[in-house]
Amino acid sequence: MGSLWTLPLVSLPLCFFFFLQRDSIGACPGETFPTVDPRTEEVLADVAKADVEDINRAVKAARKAFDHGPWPRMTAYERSKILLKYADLLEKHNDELATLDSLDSGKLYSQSQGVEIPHFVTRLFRYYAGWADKIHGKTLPADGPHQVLTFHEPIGVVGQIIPWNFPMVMFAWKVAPALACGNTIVLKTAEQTPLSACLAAKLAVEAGLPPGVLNVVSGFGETAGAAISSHMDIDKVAFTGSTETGKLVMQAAARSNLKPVTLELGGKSPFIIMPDADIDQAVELSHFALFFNQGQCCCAGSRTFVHESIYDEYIEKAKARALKRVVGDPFKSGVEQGPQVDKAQFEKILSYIDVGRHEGANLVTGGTRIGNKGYYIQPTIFSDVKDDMAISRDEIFGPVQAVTKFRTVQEAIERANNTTYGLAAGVFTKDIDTANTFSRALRVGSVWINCYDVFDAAIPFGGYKMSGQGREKGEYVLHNYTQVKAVVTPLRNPAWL
Ligand SMILES: *[C@@H]1O[C@H](CO)[C@@H](O)[C@H](O)[C@H]1NC(C)=O
Ligand SMILES: *[C@@H]1O[C@H](CO)[C@@H](O)[C@H](O)[C@H]1NC(C)=O
Ligand SMILES: CC(=O)N[C@H]1CO[C@H](CO)[C@@H](O)[C@@H]1O
Repeated sequence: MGSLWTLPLVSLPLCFFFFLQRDSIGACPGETFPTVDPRTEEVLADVAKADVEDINRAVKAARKAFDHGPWPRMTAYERSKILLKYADLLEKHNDELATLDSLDSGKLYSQSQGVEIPHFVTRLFRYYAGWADKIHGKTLPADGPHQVLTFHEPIGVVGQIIPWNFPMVMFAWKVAPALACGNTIVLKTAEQTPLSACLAAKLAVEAGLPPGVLNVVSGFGETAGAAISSHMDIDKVAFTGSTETGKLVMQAAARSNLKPVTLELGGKSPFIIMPDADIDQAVELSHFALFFNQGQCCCAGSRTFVHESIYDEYIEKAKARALKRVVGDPFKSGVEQGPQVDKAQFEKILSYIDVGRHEGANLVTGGTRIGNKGYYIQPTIFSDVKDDMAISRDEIFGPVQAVTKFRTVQEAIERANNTTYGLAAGVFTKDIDTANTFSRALRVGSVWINCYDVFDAAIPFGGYKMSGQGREKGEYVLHNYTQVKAVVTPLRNPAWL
């Protein structure tokens, strides 16, 4: 990783991927922006900054590939074979992709290398390669002499805007199903983490994806993201990020061409621990649910509800666990927590910790930065958190756990639901009836009973309420990347009616 890179707009017809000196002139001249190593706060690379004109060019390429190119027209089996080849190449470059994600975002290398790329990227492409030739319509019984068929067709050019917390995983969740359905894509990476998708785009060419099918751009939300959301030639937009930005994407889509929008947004997910739960398992998994990936998960279990009869024991054990958490360089083995992704997030989290103190929550452990270089923050726990405190209502997106106590199941349900979000929940109990009650009453897209953050290509993911709309993964996402056409033909032979 010695030389600094200039990574320009990557568009398959041209697909630039350069390992250039910082001051070299790329094939896509224009403005660049730095991407920073959160361990050192130093610049890793300068990356091309897509402006409105770059988005127009990418859309033109995607439009041409959809309207006239082979991708939506080839047999589904051929598409499937290309996706399988792509998966093989992603697998072959597993460690490079993982390195880029860890460098760019500060996530643990053991996590990106051992879990995310193999299980949530490569596996996802294979899963949707399997779907490609199983996406089909129906034959419907009509009340009359007509044959009625439905076709499940690709939507067209799909705009996708992905976040920085799981760069390659979000790339796969978005790209794999959209391609399996026969769409073409303009995808914008997060400005904090543009690197891995550039390599992934290069591999897509090698896999045989036709020109213009996948166009990857790096840039900022206010310019490139806004241009995608409001583009008249983009037929659908899928966004993962904050609820605030999700509203802007939807407004832009509504004001332009009414393109359908799917959104995967924020959360403030409850993690509920009943008195009959295995307390040590509940401590460990509630710790994992919040602190995993530096607390930078939309489904982080960030409101821990503990039954009053085990509350003191829980706090003691949760504190001991947080104190044991190893924070350090994400490339070192044994480290459990790396730096936050960038300065802005780092400062936002520290200011929420101050807010928590001022609101009167009890700081159990943590609360400050670690060292004076890199965006490292101590694992932090607040207890006695009240529901109306900002640290209980707002998504902090950092290693800050808010613990509160409850008395009854009914109370836990009402308080857990009393939020604008509805992404996920964890429930810890040995009682099947209690588990069933919670899993039906909680207004969230995912409920994990006696486990947390269990993901699979087949399991749908998405939000209730202001956590979003539409689903990713599994069969469900296919509805969000296809549209239905009804085809009616008269039946001429009444003898068969
Ligand atoms: C919901 O939260 C609001 C604000 O914290 C509070 O005023 C209200 O009483 C809560 N409702 C329930 C049912 O807990
Ligand atoms: C997404 O798909 C779901 C079915 O899984 C459907 O109910 C929903 O309306 C779709 N939303 C959009 C915006 O396509
Ligand atoms: C705000 C909210 O969604 N509250 C709901 C939480 O769940 C309970 C039980 O299902 C509902 O009664 C609340 O309306």
